Amino acid sequence: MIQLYNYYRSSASYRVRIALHLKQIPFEYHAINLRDGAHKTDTFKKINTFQTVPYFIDGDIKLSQSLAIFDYLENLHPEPTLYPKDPVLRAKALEITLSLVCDLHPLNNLKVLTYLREKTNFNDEQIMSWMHHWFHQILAPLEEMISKNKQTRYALTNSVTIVELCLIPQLYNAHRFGVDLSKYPTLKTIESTCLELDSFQKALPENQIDYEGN
Ligand SMILES: N[C@@H](CCC(=O)N[C@@H](CS)C(=O)NCC(=O)O)C(=O)O
Repeated sequence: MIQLYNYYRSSASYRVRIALHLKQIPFEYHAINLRDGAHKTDTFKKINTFQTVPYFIDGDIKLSQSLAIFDYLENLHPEPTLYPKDPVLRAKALEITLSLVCDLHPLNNLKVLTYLREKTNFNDEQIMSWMHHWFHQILAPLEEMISKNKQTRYALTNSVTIVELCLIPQLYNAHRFGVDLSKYPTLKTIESTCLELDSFQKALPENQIDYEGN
Protein backbone atom coordinates (compact mmCIF):
# COMPACT_ATOMS: atom_id res chain seq x y z
CA MET A 1 0.00 0.00 0.00
CA ILE A 2 1.06 3.61 -0.62
CA GLN A 3 2.68 5.27 2.38
CA LEU A 4 2.10 9.01 2.75
CA TYR A 5 4.15 11.01 5.22
CA ASN A 6 2.21 14.18 5.78
CA TYR A 7 0.85 16.68 8.25
CA TYR A 8 -2.80 17.65 8.58
CA ARG A 9 -2.29 21.36 7.91
CA SER A 10 0.55 21.15 5.41
CA SER A 11 -0.99 22.55 2.23
CA ALA A 12 1.26 20.47 -0.04
CA SER A 13 0.19 17.32 1.86
CA TYR A 14 -3.44 18.38 1.57
CA ARG A 15 -3.05 18.53 -2.26
CA VAL A 16 -1.85 14.96 -2.40
CA ARG A 17 -4.58 13.70 -0.06
CA ILE A 18 -7.21 15.23 -2.37
CA ALA A 19 -5.65 13.49 -5.41
CA LEU A 20 -5.58 10.12 -3.63
CA HIS A 21 -9.19 10.42 -2.45
CA LEU A 22 -10.34 11.65 -5.87
CA LYS A 23 -8.80 8.63 -7.53
CA GLN A 24 -9.96 6.41 -4.64
CA ILE A 25 -6.48 5.07 -4.00
CA PRO A 26 -5.99 3.72 -0.47
CA PHE A 27 -2.96 4.94 1.47
CA GLU A 28 -1.40 4.66 4.90
CA TYR A 29 -1.18 7.98 6.75
CA HIS A 30 2.05 8.72 8.62
CA ALA A 31 1.75 11.93 10.61
CA ILE A 32 4.86 14.12 10.77
CA ASN A 33 4.28 16.95 13.20
CA LEU A 34 5.93 19.98 11.58
CA ARG A 35 5.10 22.21 14.54
CA ASP A 36 7.12 19.95 16.84
CA GLY A 37 9.94 19.66 14.29
CA ALA A 38 9.41 15.94 13.62
CA HIS A 39 10.61 16.56 10.03
CA LYS A 40 13.97 17.82 11.29
CA THR A 41 14.90 14.61 13.11
CA ASP A 42 17.62 12.24 11.88
CA THR A 43 14.97 9.51 11.70
CA PHE A 44 12.90 11.48 9.19
CA LYS A 45 16.00 12.68 7.30
CA LYS A 46 16.79 9.02 6.63
CA ILE A 47 13.31 8.67 5.08
CA ASN A 48 13.25 11.99 3.16
CA THR A 49 16.52 13.83 2.75
CA PHE A 50 14.65 17.07 1.89
CA GLN A 51 12.93 16.91 5.31
CA THR A 52 9.59 18.09 3.93
CA VAL A 53 6.11 16.65 3.58
CA PRO A 54 4.37 15.24 1.65
CA TYR A 55 6.65 12.26 1.16
CA PHE A 56 5.19 9.48 -0.93
CA ILE A 57 6.32 5.87 -1.12
CA ASP A 58 4.86 3.23 -3.41
CA GLY A 59 7.15 0.21 -3.37
CA ASP A 60 10.44 1.34 -4.91
CA ILE A 61 9.23 4.78 -5.97
CA LYS A 62 9.76 7.59 -3.50
CA LEU A 63 8.69 11.16 -4.25
CA SER A 64 9.01 14.43 -2.37
CA GLN A 65 7.15 16.85 -4.69
CA SER A 66 3.38 17.02 -4.93
CA LEU A 67 3.38 17.69 -8.69
CA ALA A 68 5.60 14.67 -9.30
CA ILE A 69 3.21 12.61 -7.18
CA PHE A 70 0.24 13.81 -9.28
CA ASP A 71 2.09 12.84 -12.45
CA TYR A 72 2.87 9.36 -11.11
CA LEU A 73 -0.70 8.79 -9.88
CA GLU A 74 -2.16 10.02 -13.17
CA ASN A 75 -0.07 7.57 -15.20
CA LEU A 76 -0.98 4.60 -13.02
CA HIS A 77 -4.61 5.54 -12.38
CA PRO A 78 -5.74 7.73 -15.30
CA GLU A 79 -9.38 8.01 -14.19
CA PRO A 80 -10.65 10.38 -13.03
CA THR A 81 -8.06 12.54 -14.70
CA LEU A 82 -6.41 15.45 -12.90
CA TYR A 83 -5.65 17.30 -16.15
CA PRO A 84 -7.85 18.91 -18.81
CA LYS A 85 -7.80 16.88 -22.05
CA ASP A 86 -7.64 19.99 -24.25
CA PRO A 87 -3.96 20.98 -24.76
CA VAL A 88 -4.64 24.70 -24.32
CA LEU A 89 -6.58 24.17 -21.10
CA ARG A 90 -3.94 21.74 -19.89
CA ALA A 91 -1.25 24.38 -20.37
CA LYS A 92 -3.46 26.96 -18.60
CA ALA A 93 -4.00 24.49 -15.73
CA LEU A 94 -0.24 24.11 -15.38
CA GLU A 95 0.26 27.87 -15.53
CA ILE A 96 -2.18 28.46 -12.66
CA THR A 97 -0.91 25.49 -10.68
CA LEU A 98 2.71 26.61 -10.95
CA SER A 99 1.81 30.12 -9.81
CA LEU A 100 0.27 28.58 -6.67
CA VAL A 101 2.90 25.94 -6.04
CA CYS A 102 6.10 27.74 -7.07
CA ASP A 103 5.31 31.43 -6.67
CA LEU A 104 2.89 31.55 -3.73
CA HIS A 105 3.30 28.54 -1.48
CA PRO A 106 7.03 29.03 -0.69
CA LEU A 107 6.19 32.49 0.68
CA ASN A 108 3.84 31.12 3.34
CA ASN A 109 5.83 28.00 4.10
CA LEU A 110 6.86 27.25 7.68
CA LYS A 111 10.62 27.35 7.06
CA VAL A 112 10.43 30.78 5.40
CA LEU A 113 8.32 32.21 8.23
CA THR A 114 10.62 30.63 10.82
CA TYR A 115 13.62 32.18 9.07
CA LEU A 116 11.98 35.61 9.10
CA ARG A 117 11.14 35.22 12.79
CA GLU A 118 14.63 34.05 13.77
CA LYS A 119 16.93 35.96 11.42
CA THR A 120 15.24 39.31 10.95
CA ASN A 121 13.83 41.80 13.41
CA PHE A 122 10.32 41.50 11.95
CA ASN A 123 7.70 41.12 14.67
CA ASP A 124 4.65 38.82 14.23
CA GLU A 125 2.54 41.63 12.79
CA GLN A 126 5.19 42.51 10.20
CA ILE A 127 5.58 38.86 9.25
CA MET A 128 1.81 38.55 8.71
CA SER A 129 1.71 41.73 6.66
CA TRP A 130 4.65 40.48 4.56
CA MET A 131 2.86 37.19 3.97
CA HIS A 132 -0.50 38.82 3.14
CA HIS A 133 1.28 40.96 0.57
CA TRP A 134 2.48 37.86 -1.29
CA PHE A 135 -0.94 36.18 -1.13
CA HIS A 136 -2.52 39.20 -2.83
CA GLN A 137 0.26 39.34 -5.44
CA ILE A 138 -0.86 35.93 -6.73
CA LEU A 139 -4.56 35.71 -5.80
CA ALA A 140 -5.49 39.03 -7.44
CA PRO A 141 -4.24 38.09 -10.95
CA LEU A 142 -5.65 34.57 -10.57
CA GLU A 143 -9.07 36.01 -9.71
CA GLU A 144 -8.87 38.28 -12.75
CA MET A 145 -7.68 35.53 -15.08
CA ILE A 146 -10.16 32.87 -13.96
CA SER A 147 -13.22 35.14 -13.65
CA LYS A 148 -12.74 36.58 -17.15
CA ASN A 149 -13.59 33.40 -19.03
CA LYS A 150 -15.33 31.34 -16.42
CA GLN A 151 -18.36 29.51 -17.75
CA THR A 152 -17.48 26.28 -16.05
CA ARG A 153 -18.14 24.67 -12.67
CA TYR A 154 -14.47 24.73 -11.67
CA ALA A 155 -11.66 27.10 -12.68
CA LEU A 156 -11.18 25.84 -16.24
CA THR A 157 -13.48 22.90 -16.85
CA ASN A 158 -16.48 21.11 -15.38
CA SER A 159 -14.24 18.65 -13.54
CA VAL A 160 -11.69 19.12 -10.81
CA THR A 161 -8.12 19.47 -12.09
CA ILE A 162 -4.70 20.12 -10.57
CA VAL A 163 -5.78 23.77 -10.28
CA GLU A 164 -8.32 23.02 -7.54
CA LEU A 165 -6.00 20.47 -5.91
CA CYS A 166 -3.52 23.31 -5.35
CA LEU A 167 -5.88 26.26 -4.97
CA ILE A 168 -8.07 24.95 -2.14
CA PRO A 169 -5.12 24.20 0.20
CA GLN A 170 -3.64 27.64 -0.51
CA LEU A 171 -7.00 29.23 0.34
CA TYR A 172 -7.00 27.14 3.52
CA ASN A 173 -3.67 28.76 4.42
CA ALA A 174 -5.05 32.18 3.50
CA HIS A 175 -7.99 31.69 5.90
CA ARG A 176 -5.65 30.39 8.58
CA PHE A 177 -3.42 33.46 8.31
CA GLY A 178 -6.35 35.90 8.17
CA VAL A 179 -5.92 37.07 4.56
CA ASP A 180 -8.88 39.17 3.37
CA LEU A 181 -10.41 37.19 0.50
CA SER A 182 -13.35 39.51 -0.14
CA LYS A 183 -11.91 40.67 -3.48
CA TYR A 184 -11.76 37.11 -4.79
CA PRO A 185 -15.41 35.99 -5.22
CA THR A 186 -14.61 33.61 -8.08
CA LEU A 187 -11.91 31.82 -6.11
CA LYS A 188 -14.22 31.59 -3.09
CA THR A 189 -17.03 30.11 -5.20
CA ILE A 190 -14.64 27.48 -6.59
CA GLU A 191 -13.59 26.72 -3.02
CA SER A 192 -17.15 26.17 -1.81
CA THR A 193 -17.98 24.06 -4.88
CA CYS A 194 -14.95 21.84 -4.25
CA LEU A 195 -15.73 21.50 -0.56
CA GLU A 196 -19.05 19.88 -1.48
CA LEU A 197 -17.08 16.92 -2.87
CA ASP A 198 -16.38 13.85 -0.78
CA SER A 199 -12.71 13.74 -1.87
CA PHE A 200 -12.07 17.28 -0.61
CA GLN A 201 -13.97 16.62 2.61
CA LYS A 202 -11.91 13.49 3.32
CA ALA A 203 -8.69 15.45 2.69
CA LEU A 204 -9.58 18.41 4.92
CA PRO A 205 -7.09 19.16 7.70
CA GLU A 206 -9.79 18.80 10.36
CA ASN A 207 -10.62 15.29 9.15
CA GLN A 208 -7.09 13.93 9.62
CA ILE A 209 -6.00 11.69 12.51
CA ASP A 210 -3.34 14.17 13.63
CA TYR A 211 -5.61 17.25 13.60
CA GLU A 212 -4.76 19.59 16.47
CA GLY A 213 -6.67 22.74 15.51
CA ASN A 214 -5.57 25.68 13.42
N1 LIG B 1 7.15 21.92 -3.40
C1 LIG B 1 6.85 20.93 -2.40
C2 LIG B 1 6.60 21.62 -1.09
C3 LIG B 1 6.94 20.77 0.09
C4 LIG B 1 6.93 21.62 1.35
O1 LIG B 1 7.58 22.67 1.39
N2 LIG B 1 6.22 21.16 2.38
C5 LIG B 1 6.13 21.91 3.59
C6 LIG B 1 4.79 21.72 4.25
S1 LIG B 1 3.48 22.37 3.28
C7 LIG B 1 7.19 21.44 4.56
O2 LIG B 1 7.44 20.27 4.68
N3 LIG B 1 7.80 22.38 5.26
C8 LIG B 1 8.78 22.09 6.25
C9 LIG B 1 9.35 23.36 6.78
O3 LIG B 1 8.89 24.40 6.35
O4 LIG B 1 10.23 23.28 7.61
C10 LIG B 1 5.63 20.11 -2.85
O5 LIG B 1 4.91 20.60 -3.72
O6 LIG B 1 5.42 18.99 -2.37
